[in-house]
Amino acid sequence: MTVLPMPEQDWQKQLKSISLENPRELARAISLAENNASLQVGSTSSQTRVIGITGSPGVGKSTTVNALITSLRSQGKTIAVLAVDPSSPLSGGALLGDRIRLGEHFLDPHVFIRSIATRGHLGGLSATIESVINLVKLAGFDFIFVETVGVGQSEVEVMKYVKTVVVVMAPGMGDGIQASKAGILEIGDIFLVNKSDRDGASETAKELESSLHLSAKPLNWVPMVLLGAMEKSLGIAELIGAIEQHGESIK
Ligand SMILES: Nc1nc2c(ncn2[C@@H]2O[C@H](COP(=O)(O)OP(=O)(O)O)[C@@H](O)[C@H]2O)c(=O)[nH]1
Ligand SMILES: [Mg+2]
Repeated sequence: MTVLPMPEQDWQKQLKSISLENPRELARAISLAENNASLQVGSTSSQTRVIGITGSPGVGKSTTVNALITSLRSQGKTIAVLAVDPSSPLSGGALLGDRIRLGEHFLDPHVFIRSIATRGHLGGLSATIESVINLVKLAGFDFIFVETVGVGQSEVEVMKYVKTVVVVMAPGMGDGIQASKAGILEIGDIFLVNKSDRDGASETAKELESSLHLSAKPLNWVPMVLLGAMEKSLGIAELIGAIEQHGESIK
């Protein structure tokens, strides 16, 4: 797609039109930023919490995001979800599944859900994600959840732009190994072993705890391992509590 360069004054006008009440203008700005790397979005000092949700496909990341939204909406918080699929140039597939998972929230005006198209290479994705996060912050959402599709190098790269990284795992999927290969264990602040209604969840949590002890950690935060069944919102209060605690620790 060829995009005509946007005059700086028009872009500034576009930025000014962004607000919580005006999701269309936010969506428009995101499309413009995605298609035109020269459009700069400065970082704003906002109260927005930016949280990454990563882990292998099928572990329950979208289900977790859905549970987080339900709980945080009941507290009156506003939420944006950015679905990132670095393997697909269009991200259509990722969002299609999420439409079902996040179904009930698609109609809520205080929940902004968007998939992030990638420019097909790592550098492009990073530049885009940074701009998009800054645009959503500009709108003033309380929380931004950045959900990745899998665990690979590009996901690790994307997680550099969030403040709190939640790694979701499920029992018996061998994602411990996958995650450690990709370097996800090193960047996780909170580990959620989901599907605790299934066999082997506490074993997975124990294994995880012992492997976490092997890697060096900064002194101000010890990674937390939680158990939960997000399909039933089991453990959601603990997860939100952990996210809040981590937020406090990095202030
Ligand atoms: N048994 C069980 N299944 C779950 C739970 N959470 C999610 N699932 C299921 O796991 C599958 C993948 O979930 P999804 O959220 O799409 O995973 P994602 O690919 O990581 O986003 C779906 O069929 C969910 O219904 C849970 O707590 N327990
Ligand atoms: Mg998903």
